[in-house]
This record gives sequence, C-alpha cells and structure tokens, in this order.
Amino acid sequence: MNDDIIVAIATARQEAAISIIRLSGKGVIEFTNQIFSSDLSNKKSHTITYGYIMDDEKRLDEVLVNIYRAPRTFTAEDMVEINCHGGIYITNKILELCLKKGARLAEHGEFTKRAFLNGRIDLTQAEAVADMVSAKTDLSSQLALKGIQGRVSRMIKKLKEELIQIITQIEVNIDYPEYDEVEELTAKTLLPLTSSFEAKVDAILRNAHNGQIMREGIKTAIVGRPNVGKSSLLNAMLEEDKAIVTDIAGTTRDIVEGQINLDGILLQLIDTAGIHETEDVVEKIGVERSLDALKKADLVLLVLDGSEPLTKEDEELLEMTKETSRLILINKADLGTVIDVEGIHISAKQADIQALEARIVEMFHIGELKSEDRVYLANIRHIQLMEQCRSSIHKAIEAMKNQVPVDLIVIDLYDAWQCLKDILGQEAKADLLDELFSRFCIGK
Ligand SMILES: Nc1nc2c(ncn2[C@@H]2O[C@H](COP(=O)(O)OP(=O)(O)OP(=O)(O)O)[C@@H](O)[C@H]2O)c(=O)[nH]1
Ligand SMILES: [Mg+2]
Repeated sequence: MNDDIIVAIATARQEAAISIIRLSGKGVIEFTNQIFSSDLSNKKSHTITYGYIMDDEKRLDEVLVNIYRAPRTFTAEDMVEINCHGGIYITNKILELCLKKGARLAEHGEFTKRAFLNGRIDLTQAEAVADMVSAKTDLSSQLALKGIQGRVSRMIKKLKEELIQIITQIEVNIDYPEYDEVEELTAKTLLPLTSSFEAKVDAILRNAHNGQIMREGIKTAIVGRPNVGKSSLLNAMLEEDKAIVTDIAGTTRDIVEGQINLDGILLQLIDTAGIHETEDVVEKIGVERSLDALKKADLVLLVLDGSEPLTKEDEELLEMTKETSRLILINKADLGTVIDVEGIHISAKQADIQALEARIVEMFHIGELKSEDRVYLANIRHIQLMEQCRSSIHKAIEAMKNQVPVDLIVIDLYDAWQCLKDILGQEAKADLLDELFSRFCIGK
C-alpha cells in the first residue's frame, strides 16, 4: 500500500548551512541513483556518500547522501537523506528534481505516519515526536523524549495486561459454568482486582495535571482593577517592555500575552484590562475578555495596589477569585503598604518579583517534577480516553457490587480495554490518523 516513494524538505525553509531532503519508500536507494553521481547500490546501510546531485548531465549541488536500509530506519522502509547546501533555491531545485523523477511530495507527518503504519512505533510515540518538535522547555522536551522512547506505551500496555487478566477470569467462568462459583468469584477475586485497577487509573489521571503543565505550561492570568500595575508586572516577568504602562487607569484594553521559561516550565502570561464597571464600549469588551481569561487560567495573579486602601473593586475581585488557584500580589511595595491583606509583596516597577516566581515554582512542585523520573499522561487525547476507561471500570465495579451477572459486567471491562487500545492507536481509524498527522510538519 504505502510503497510509493515520498519526498520532503525536512529542514526549515530559510538560508542555512545545510538543508536535508528526505525520501522514503521501497526502492528509494535505486531511485536516488538516477540523480546522484555515485552508485549507491552496494553501499551499506547507515552510511554517508559524497557526490553531486545530477540533473541528467548537469551538476546541481555538491552533497552528502545518507542511506538507511529497512527495517531499522525511522519509517521502517528504505530511506535516503540528501544533505545539500542550505540555500532556498537549491533545496527547492533538488526537491523538484525528485518530483520530476517520480517521487511524491510527502504529506504532513507522513514519514512518522509510515513509521506508525509499519508498526515501528505506536500512536503515543508518534504524538511524542510532534511534541518534541513543539517543545519549548526542558521539562516539555524531557516528557516528549519519554513518549518517544515508548514509556507512555509501556504504562498503557501494563494496564491493558492487567485488565485482560481480569477479563480472562470472567471468560473462563462463562465458558465453564460448571465451576458455578460465580458469586464467590465476584466478591473474592474480581471486585478487589478491579478496584485496585481503578485506583491505578485514578492515580494516573490525578497526575495528568502535572503532565499537562509540563507539556503546555501554566496559563497565568494577571488580573486586577485598573492602574494597580498588572502590565508593569507582565513587563517585569518578561524582562521586556511589551505592554504599555502609564499612570492612566484603563491603559490596557485588550489581552497582552507573553511567555517565560520558569525553571523549565513555560508560563503563558496574559495581561488583562483592569476589571471595573465602565460605560466605555471598548473598555467593556476588554473587561469581558479579562473575565474570560480569568476563567480559563490555571493560575490567577490578582494584583492589588498596596499603597492605597482597598476599593470596592478589589474586594469584589478577591471574592470572585476565591475558588481559583490564585496568588494575591501586594504591588507597589516600594511605596509602603497600607492594606492588611495576606499576599506576596512585590514591586513590579522595580522588577522586585523574585518572591512571586519562587512561590509559583513551589506551588506547582516544579522542583519535584524536574527531579523525578516519572511518566505522565499529558496529551489531551490520552487523558480523555483514560477518563472513559475509568468510567467503564467504575460501571463494572458498581455492577459487581450489585451482583449483576458476570457476562454483562465483562462488556464494561471490554469497553475500558478498548479505550486503552485506542490510546495506543491499535485499530485506529483512518480519519483519526489523518487528523493527528495533519498537525505535523511536512518532512517529519
Ligand atoms: N511605585 C510603583 N509604581 C508602580 C508599580 N507598578 C506599577 N506602578 C505604576 O502604576 C501605574 C500603572 O501601572 P500599569 O502597569 O499600567 O497598571 P495596570 O494595572 O496595567 O493598569 P491598566 O492597564 O490601566 O488596568 C504606572 O504609573 C506604573 O508606573 C510599583 O511597583 N511601584
Ligand atoms: Mg495595563
């Protein structure tokens, strides 16, 4: 099915020292012979050959060609990588030549998709490849690497095995009903086994929050009434004058965003318009956006101006954010503090915010996340399937407690088992694969 030859530029489309043109498919080494000055037929796998890319008699570029023979390659097919000079023109020219000779332009993620379809990696590993490409911090890249190495798969496969053992116990009793100890089996064996299985799934889901933080960072909304120093705080954290700061209340009218790498975790900062009652149409929309950002945030930084008495708006915001994961910041500490609210004292203007950053590191256990060698579920697709798995298991447990016949209980257990298979992409449907791989880069 997938043995046509695909080609793509694997490096960025910009001037650089080197560009890599990647090819994969059955017969790709012989294919490359048509456009290469040196004969690759007898070259060993995983070797590099020097020569010229030839358009018939014409030399196009001086290159190094890597060849990889199946099956120990990225796609599990024969592969070639042409390392040419990193000019945009020459790179495109070589790509065009490959197309002219009959290769097909690869789709997004098609190399990785082939690795998956050829059974070299499972879906969690393929997804981890995309995560590695988009990783922006140490922790997100470490998490992606674990995924690529198959540690998420192993975790899921272990669960799958455990579940199939429970299912087998039931199937045996359905097939050989002469044992006739079904009630006892449920109470003595199935219920404890399934409950302990549920506990494991629960623990994985509880920890998934950490995984998401490592993968995607912490959505952090800076909120407060006008003029308390929200934009000053954003700028101090970014170490850049990104947002406009003035002493006029209502300076920020729209969301301003920035990212910092806090000890290996990405903080996605959102500076918002000061929240207050207003008749100004533009400001009103800004305030709505602020409230929206507040709702979506993993962390709310509520800024108060410590140099002035609390206003009604401050009180309302304190109340409104009570249930959220928030830190109260008493800003303008350099002017002295007149309010009596528990919080972290900072001066955004003087970039005196170390106490805040230390508190965030502590709050999200960033130090621990960095030091431990655990696998976390971080991908939303995996988490949703794991949640479905948990709910099926839960149904099975309830049914066991209610002495429902085991041949009915087993249906829920199979549903749970299917969820685990879906995480790994076993029997994945074509449209799901198309959707997933379309998010990859071309050439990956
Ligand atoms: N002394 C002192 N002034 C500060 C501090 N932080 C902010 N300011 C001043 O407070 C004023 C308002 O600062 P902004 O950062 O624009 O406040 P904001 O909360 O973003 O205001 P809006 O966008 O209007 O809601 C500016 O004049 C800042 O220089 C601080 O820590 N100390
Ligand atoms: Mg502002």
